[in-house]
Amino acid sequence: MGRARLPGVIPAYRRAMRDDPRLPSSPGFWRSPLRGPWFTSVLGLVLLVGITVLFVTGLVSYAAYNPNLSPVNDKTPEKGILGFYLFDWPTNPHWLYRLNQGVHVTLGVTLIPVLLAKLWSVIPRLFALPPARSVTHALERISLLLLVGGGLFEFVTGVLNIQLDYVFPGSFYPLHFYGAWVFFAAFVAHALLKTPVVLRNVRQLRGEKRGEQREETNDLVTPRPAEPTVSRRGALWFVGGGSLLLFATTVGQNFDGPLRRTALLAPHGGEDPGSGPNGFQINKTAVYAGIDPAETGEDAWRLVVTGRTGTVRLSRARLAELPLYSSALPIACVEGWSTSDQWWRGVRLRDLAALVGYEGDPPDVFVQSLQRHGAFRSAALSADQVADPRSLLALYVNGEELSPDHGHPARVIVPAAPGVLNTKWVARMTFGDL
Ligand SMILES: Nc1nc2c(c(=O)[nH]1)N[C@H]1C(S)=C(S)[C@@H](COP(=O)(O)O)O[C@H]1N2
Ligand SMILES: [Mo]
Repeated sequence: MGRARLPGVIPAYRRAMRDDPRLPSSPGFWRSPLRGPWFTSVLGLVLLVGITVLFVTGLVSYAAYNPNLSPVNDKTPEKGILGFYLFDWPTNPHWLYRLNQGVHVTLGVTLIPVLLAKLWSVIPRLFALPPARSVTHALERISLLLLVGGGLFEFVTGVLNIQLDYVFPGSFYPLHFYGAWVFFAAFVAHALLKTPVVLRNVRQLRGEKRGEQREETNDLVTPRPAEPTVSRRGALWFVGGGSLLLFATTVGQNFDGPLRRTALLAPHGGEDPGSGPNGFQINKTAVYAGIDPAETGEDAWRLVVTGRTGTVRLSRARLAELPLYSSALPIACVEGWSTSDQWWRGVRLRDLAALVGYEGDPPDVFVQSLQRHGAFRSAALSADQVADPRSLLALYVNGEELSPDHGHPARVIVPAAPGVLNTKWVARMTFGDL
């Protein structure tokens, strides 16, 4: 006697959801013959390498802000154990931040098509039913939510920040920092789970090269393939071409002159910074920062330096009588644009420290601008940065007076540091008070 099967309503409903090709929950809804383990695996391998580099350069970039030095450098609250790796940012080699951030931003932009193609390749799984087959499967799907959500969040906040108008609600630094940890944790879990599968799938490619045709099987392969419009290889070339195009229209922002003009997609690429000694990229102009020319004139402006022995006030003419030194240093912004080395000339930061009682043992310094509003109007520098003989309070650049837009009457310039620590229109320096 056969056992009677109860015609369950839920299984029948599920079957309909799975079998009706008009619904995305049905495998037959997804008809591209490109989808399959091989395509997903190749993209996954590229992201495995690329995103690891993005994560490392991102953490390094964050450390470069000296976030432990002062809350003005970074207001990320409760970094807690996530800040375990923070280290004292060195001043050598002087192009360190320029290289790191150039790689971080250029690579991030270049990987956008790969990320999108990867998400496209696995999209049927987003709708697959049942939502969870087992506890392990449920956990895997939750980790995928963090992976996909975290990945999109990091790319979107990153891209918004390198455009001039950061419109995302909330401050970029804490969001991008915390987001990176959530995303990378899910990424590592995913990579550990998938790497064996990926390697097996990619080995298929070699088999195919030798002419062995092997059937691809997994849930991504459509049961109702549409006519192919492009081969899998062709599709990869298409993704790679998109990446190449983004790379070619972004990378120029790391260089001066005609190369910078090739950076069509970068806000600090296309626009012409003008010519002459001050003709290099400007981030925020004096007008934008609200600097009143009446405050920067010879009669009005005084640099206020405070330290162990009290406060001294120096006019620009007095500053220019102190021993002046030159150093060739770039400006390298977190947004991924940078200049080549410019010749700055001014007073060494350690000589200013010596004026207020720190002869030979310069401490850290808190630098404030004339600017009254805006996140980057002050910055803290470490004792190492102050001690470096190339760190200057610059009065001149490339043999000429600093222009108002580059920080006249005086600006800080420090080797290997992110641009945001190179405060313009300096009004006040407080040594040893952090
Ligand atoms: N006072 C003040 N200084 C500042 C900023 C600012 O907004 N205000 N921006 C910083 C940032 S983010 C960068 S990248 C550099 C850019 O310097 P530049 O405009 O001379 O190229 O200046 C830094 N100094
Ligand atoms: Mo910047």
